[in-house]
Amino acid sequence: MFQKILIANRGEIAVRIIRACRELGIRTVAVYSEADREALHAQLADEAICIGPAPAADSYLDMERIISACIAVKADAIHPGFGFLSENSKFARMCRKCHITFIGPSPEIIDRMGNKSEARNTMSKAGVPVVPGTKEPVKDVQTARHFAREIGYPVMIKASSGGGGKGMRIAESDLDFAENFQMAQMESMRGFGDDTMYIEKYVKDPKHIEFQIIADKFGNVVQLGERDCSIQRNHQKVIEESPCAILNEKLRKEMGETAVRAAKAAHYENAGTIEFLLDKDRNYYFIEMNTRIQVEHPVTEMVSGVDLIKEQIYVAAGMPLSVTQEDIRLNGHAIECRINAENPEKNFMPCPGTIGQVHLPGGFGVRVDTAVYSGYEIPPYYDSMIAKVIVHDRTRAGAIHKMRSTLGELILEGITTNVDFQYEILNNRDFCAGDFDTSFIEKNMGSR
Ligand code: MV4
Repeated sequence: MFQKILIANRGEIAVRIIRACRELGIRTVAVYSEADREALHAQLADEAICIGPAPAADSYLDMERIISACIAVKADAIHPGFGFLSENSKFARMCRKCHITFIGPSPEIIDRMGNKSEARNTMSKAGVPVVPGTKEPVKDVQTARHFAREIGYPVMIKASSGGGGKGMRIAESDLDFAENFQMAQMESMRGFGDDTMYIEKYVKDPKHIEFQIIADKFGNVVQLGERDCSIQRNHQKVIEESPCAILNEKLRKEMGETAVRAAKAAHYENAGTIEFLLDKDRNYYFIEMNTRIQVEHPVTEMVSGVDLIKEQIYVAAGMPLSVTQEDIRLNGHAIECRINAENPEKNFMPCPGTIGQVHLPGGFGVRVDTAVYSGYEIPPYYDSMIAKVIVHDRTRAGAIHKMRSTLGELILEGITTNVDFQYEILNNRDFCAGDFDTSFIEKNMGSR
């Protein structure tokens, strides 16, 4: 087992990883930017190293500085968390070259899944349903439009290197195809330095359902059920839950087995997520695989009882998974609300600032993942998510009810947050009925 792990991240996920390491008896090293001198992760770790100025490009994204820090403190492994360098194959390669274990999949797998067009093909060959679309990446408009006609409008134009909605456009017909293709391609070139695109049939107002998987070096793959992440705004998730309210056992089992097949086809190792779109007729289609631990992993932990961060560390150290598929009993219902320092009244503008009094809720089936404390100054350089409130109950109705009480107990003085916005969703009839898709916020909270 590792003696010492460096955490190449900040905020609540860094704290979450430090806690898992402490339980396992592994020493922890935090890295922090000049803006994070007072950050909780830097205080909770056994050691902390300043890696540079506030902008992420000069600190949390600076591969050389992080590797140097890791070598200096003689850490065995790096946990990248999510965001930052977590899906950067170059960084994973650099770790390998320096004999540091990257806690995640191999750089080859990160690359294979990072190319969304290639990932589609890998999955399709393994018998995983994908959205009807192009098998080869396309670069020129004429060829692309030819494929679009074949697929049938409306179509979705996507960047091979994209993901999370960047470099993505809908084309309704031949008439607006060229314009949208060029826009998407330009965005992709600017954003990822890659102009290869692919075309898919447009799935209208789908649910976003993702399956959590975890795999070890011995070919064991376990799936831990799904999360419904449809409640999102501009591709930023707002509420996630597990299980999905509208899946029946038969479909859940089929999708879960498909997710395992997908992970095996990719020769996957460590924690990963298989993303599906679920259409109105309950057809499901693979869209992407995320090769990292995700923000919303706690809802899966709450229903499965599996500590995903610990499993990531075990399998990265070459140990087998501590659970088999037969051991997994998904129990009850979990919901997570992301608490952001932002103003929903002002187009969700980030509102960093100094937090006054803090009271974090607690109680049976309540979990708060955060790095805030009374007097903490939220730096303006990073994202605005400052806490995740997660509740667990036997039923979905019980979990929604518990979340309302729990948010009522949360006190974060001195800053503006999206808590009232969260209440509005939790009180919405369609949300409570499970009757929602990825356009829920657009359709129901349009007044903002
Ligand atoms: C789609 C789609 C409809 N049809 N693909 C958005 C982000 C990226 N991961 C994939 N996305 C979508 N791909 C086809 N062929 C609709 C979306 C989509 C979406 C997906 C998941 C969660 C939220 C979303 C919000 C808008 C659009």
